[in-house]
Amino acid sequence: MKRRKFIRNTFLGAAASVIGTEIVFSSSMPKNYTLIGLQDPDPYMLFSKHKEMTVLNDKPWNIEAKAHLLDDKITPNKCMFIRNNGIIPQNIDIASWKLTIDGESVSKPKTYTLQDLKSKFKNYTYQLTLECGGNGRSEFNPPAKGNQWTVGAVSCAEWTGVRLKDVLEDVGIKNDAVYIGYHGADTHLSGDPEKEPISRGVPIHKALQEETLLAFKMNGKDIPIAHGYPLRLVAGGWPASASGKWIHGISVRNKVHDGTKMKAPAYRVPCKPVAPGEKVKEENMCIIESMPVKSLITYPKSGAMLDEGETLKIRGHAWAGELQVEKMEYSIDFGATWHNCQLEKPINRLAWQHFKTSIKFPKKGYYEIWARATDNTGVSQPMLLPGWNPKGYLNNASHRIAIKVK
Ligand SMILES: Nc1nc2c(c(=O)[nH]1)N[C@H]1C(S)=C(S)[C@@H](COP(=O)(O)O)O[C@H]1N2
Ligand SMILES: [Mo]
Repeated sequence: MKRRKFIRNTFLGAAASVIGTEIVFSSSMPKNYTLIGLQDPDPYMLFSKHKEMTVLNDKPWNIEAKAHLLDDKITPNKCMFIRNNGIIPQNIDIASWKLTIDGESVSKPKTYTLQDLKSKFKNYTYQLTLECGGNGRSEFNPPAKGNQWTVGAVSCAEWTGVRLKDVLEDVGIKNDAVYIGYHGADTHLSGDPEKEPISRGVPIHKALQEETLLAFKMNGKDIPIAHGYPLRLVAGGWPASASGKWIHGISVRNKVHDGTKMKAPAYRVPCKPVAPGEKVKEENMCIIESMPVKSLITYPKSGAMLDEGETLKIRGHAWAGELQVEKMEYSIDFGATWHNCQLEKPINRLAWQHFKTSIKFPKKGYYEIWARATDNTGVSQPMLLPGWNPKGYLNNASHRIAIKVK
């Protein structure tokens, strides 16, 4: 066989094995042609995402929404951000999927099939806010490494599943339980099967909360693959890193869980405020628990134009981790004066709350609308930036949009 032909055949063999089947008319393929099936997959098609979502990284996939894409009361899959630390599991077989509960603080490990979970325990449905701890990272200075999330790494979908507390009760947990850690089926970017890309968790009191679910449905359907199909831990109001996707294990620990990304500086902030750029010792970094009060104007889109004399209706959502939002205000004069918005109560604990109001502008020109939420302990969002921290977490600054009156 001639060398050129040999190379072509080797190429075709390799291509066929990547694609997973024979390339039938390969003899008619133009020379040096790149098969569509070998090109980078289109994430919008792959994950059914809205065309205006922003891809921040493709290895692993990290995709965020824009404020106006989050206008729905319940976030649909197409506008939900994706935050992956590793590679999404392939070839999931739900018939053989199992969840094992183990750890130092269980009397005896116990394993459930998905069918066991669905039929043995009562099902609950809650709307739960999930915000990545790094949402808003892009605004910190000095900058922090990591995905440069702007405002779109937050969602509030409707999750259906069984309560983790009911399952833990069925297993039987010991008095010395202090934490749970999850184990997902995603694989480490290095390909090393021994390494977990992430294995975080929550203190036992959060694990035993009414709203902490082992969910198998999102918005009434099977959970989309990117969001944790077929089983996901959902611990609303906490950094979404605590809500493990593709769950096949939960360890009940007699100490703070020590899985991947539990150690400083991951998902931790300085226990006491520090100056921007300051180095912080590991022992002075504390684990992020409940997320801070925050809000988002989802209508109109920043840059909207309106005619002089026109009233502008704005709307959006506000949330406050474990707490409730008590007051929602806006300003059109760079924070000099604030006015109340109408604010709804949450549909259930840990769901975001909707606000709206009508605004009249005094004359033609450029304006900014700033939004500020206050939680039920009286704490408000900072106007520009909260305290700097080495990893760029917890930016809950006021959301701001631009408006022109012509
Ligand atoms: N197994 C697993 N669970 C995971 C992650 C992951 O990479 N693997 N990422 C976490 C992080 S950091 C976030 S912010 C949320 C993102 O959830 P979403 O992609 O469904 O929006 O999932 C969390 N759960
Ligand atoms: Mo995250």
